[in-house]
Amino acid sequence: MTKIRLIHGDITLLAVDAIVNAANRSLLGGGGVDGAIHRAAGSQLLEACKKLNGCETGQAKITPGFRLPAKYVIHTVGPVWRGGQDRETELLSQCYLNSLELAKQYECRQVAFPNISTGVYGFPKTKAAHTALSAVKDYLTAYTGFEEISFVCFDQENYQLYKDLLPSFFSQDQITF
Ligand code: AR6
Repeated sequence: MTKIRLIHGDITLLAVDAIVNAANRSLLGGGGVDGAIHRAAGSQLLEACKKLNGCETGQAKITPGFRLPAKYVIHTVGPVWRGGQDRETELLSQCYLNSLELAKQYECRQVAFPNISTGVYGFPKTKAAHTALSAVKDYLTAYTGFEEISFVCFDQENYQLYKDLLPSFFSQDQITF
């Protein structure tokens, strides 16, 4: 059974197989978690990203982690929230599913997600948390090869939301707080 871990903190510090980056379509860096990941990984990450030719919203691409403790970075592009009539929820769900698919292809056993789209991109946090948890839960019913999936919440509001919501998606013995 895949373990689900909730972490309050900085995703760049995690020594897991893959951390997920909430990037933009250029994949050439930015602010928020993207900026933190590029700073911690070093300039080789930008050089590797330049060769990827960007990424569509909802899709994912992978690079090494370079100076990060994580082996890989999976770069996914969340949707910008435009009021909910622009397939935002479906696209956010695709970010989680496509990231996990790539992690599986690269034989990652541990994957850590930030709260994609809930910063600069303005996706409502409660809706984003439901979407993230439901996508990951769906993926795990079909694929049992992951050891642990972490949800890394940087801000207190997301952390509290996930703490409250996790037990309605996963069993108590599956979750580590
Ligand atoms: N570790 C984990 N989570 C973090 C960290 C960190 N070090 N720093 C911030 N967060 P955002 P988005 C959380 O804005 O909304 C960038 O400029 C933060 O609290 O990073 O998908 C990209 O280049 C929030 O909950 O990403 C894009 O242009 C979450 O990460 C754009 O922002 C996502 O916030 C993407 O916007």
